[in-house]
Amino acid sequence: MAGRKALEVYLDLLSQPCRAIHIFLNCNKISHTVKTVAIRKGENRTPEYTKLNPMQKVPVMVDNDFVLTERYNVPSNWYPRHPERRARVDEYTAWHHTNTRPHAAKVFIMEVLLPRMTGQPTDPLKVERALADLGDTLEKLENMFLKRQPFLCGDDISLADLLAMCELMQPLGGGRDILKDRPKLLSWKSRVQSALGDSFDEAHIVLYRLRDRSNAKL
Ligand SMILES: N[C@@H](CCC(=O)N[C@@H](CS)C(=O)NCC(=O)O)C(=O)O
Repeated sequence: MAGRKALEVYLDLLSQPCRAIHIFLNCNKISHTVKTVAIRKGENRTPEYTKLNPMQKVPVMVDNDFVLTERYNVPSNWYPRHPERRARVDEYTAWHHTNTRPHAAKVFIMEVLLPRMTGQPTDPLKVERALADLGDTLEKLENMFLKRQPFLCGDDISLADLLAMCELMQPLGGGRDILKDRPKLLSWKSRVQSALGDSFDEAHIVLYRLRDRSNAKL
């Protein structure tokens, strides 16, 4: 559209929702500019960034409005127009924010962020408890959401799969592959990866680097 400012996204690729946005934009060939905000350097707390987002969180998207799926006319599988199918994606994303996201993030926080901040490893019992909570979530992903279908909300990839996968990758930053003994989730992961193409690995390069450094330390 002539004269319209390109979409800008403020991202830190070590953040799970940021990777989901990065993959979504690249996979759907939506033209955009990435502005990197390094959380570890406190760039999300500067006065300029706080003006943009008083919550001091990433991601932030700057556009004329925020209805991405409608404005860019992306294939409807991402966020279906059909009310029942869309409700499935809404159902998963609501569940995601109290299950997949906090449980996978907690393992990363305990194994990567806290030891860096305190110089001490986290109490193994606490890690074990976090892994048990995450285990319950993984069971539900397998036995509820993926029970009778190839993707979390139906026969095709949707925002639900993208958000979930970016969270489940996060513990890899500490060298922990939480999917490795779960064949059902692994096959789902390969379906998600082949639907996303190169955009998946591109968004995870920074996390893979962190994984390699963590594995070298183990
Ligand atoms: N409502 C946002 C929250 C995003 C969020 O929690 N971002 C984290 C990184 S994953 C963040 O910016 N943390 C910085 C901080 O809390 O200082 C979403 O779900 O997209």
